[in-house]
Amino acid sequence: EMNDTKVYILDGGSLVIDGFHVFWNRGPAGDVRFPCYSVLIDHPEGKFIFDTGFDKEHVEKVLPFEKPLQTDAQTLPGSLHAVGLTPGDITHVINSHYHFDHCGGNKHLHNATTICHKAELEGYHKPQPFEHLGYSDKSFDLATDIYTPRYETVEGDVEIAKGVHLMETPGHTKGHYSLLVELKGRRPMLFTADACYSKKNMDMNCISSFHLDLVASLESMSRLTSLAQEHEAEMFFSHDPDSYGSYLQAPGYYS
Ligand code: 5PN
Ligand code: ZN
Ligand code: ZN
Repeated sequence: EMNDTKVYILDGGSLVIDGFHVFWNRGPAGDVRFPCYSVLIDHPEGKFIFDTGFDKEHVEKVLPFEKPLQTDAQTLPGSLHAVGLTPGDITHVINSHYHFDHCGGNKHLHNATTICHKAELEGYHKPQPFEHLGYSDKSFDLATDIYTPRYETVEGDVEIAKGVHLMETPGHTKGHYSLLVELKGRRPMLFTADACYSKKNMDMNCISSFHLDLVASLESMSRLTSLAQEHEAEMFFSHDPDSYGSYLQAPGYYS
């Protein structure tokens, strides 16, 4: 039951993008280094990972201008090792969306069932031309083959395990999901994923620039605010240099 659920934040290193990409049409310009991380949900029904970070070699090859920093301990196998797990222990991987900085570690999870939104799989296979960079993770193509026998697409808001809810927040991409996790000993955790990079984006009501649908993106930010109020949940942003230091890091956990 959900009483035993533990949530770990697995640090995955950092990337650099321009300030005008962080705050669409606002900026200011200049390098902004931001964190990437994965969420491990150790649950009685399985070991779930929500997002798997970037693959450093891939970014160095395809997006070197994002100046990836990732130590061995910040790779997915490295961060799992720090909580006493190996990649084969993971039963399910859920990707909020298939941008390279959220699925780069999928290839390590050879024993997992992959779950994503039906529309996201379509968006990934048929991106708009301006989405090309975000969907650049060729290593994920390999992973698709590996996972094909146990690959599930879902639609709508869905409770994938007791107290673990995927919430539709489209706009950043075609089939984007945010994650709400209920815990026994604290208020629920609402992981925005890239529907909102940072608290500042939320406070300024300003999206980032890598979005498929600007208006849908704003509606999804508004939905996140409503969900947080409705569930008295705490929001955890996907790429927030200011808030990230206050998030409890693995091997510590939320429960
Ligand atoms: C970190 C980052 N860099 C580039 C892109 C992109 O082209 O779409 C999404 C994205 C990113 O999250
Ligand atoms: Zn993204
Ligand atoms: Zn991202």
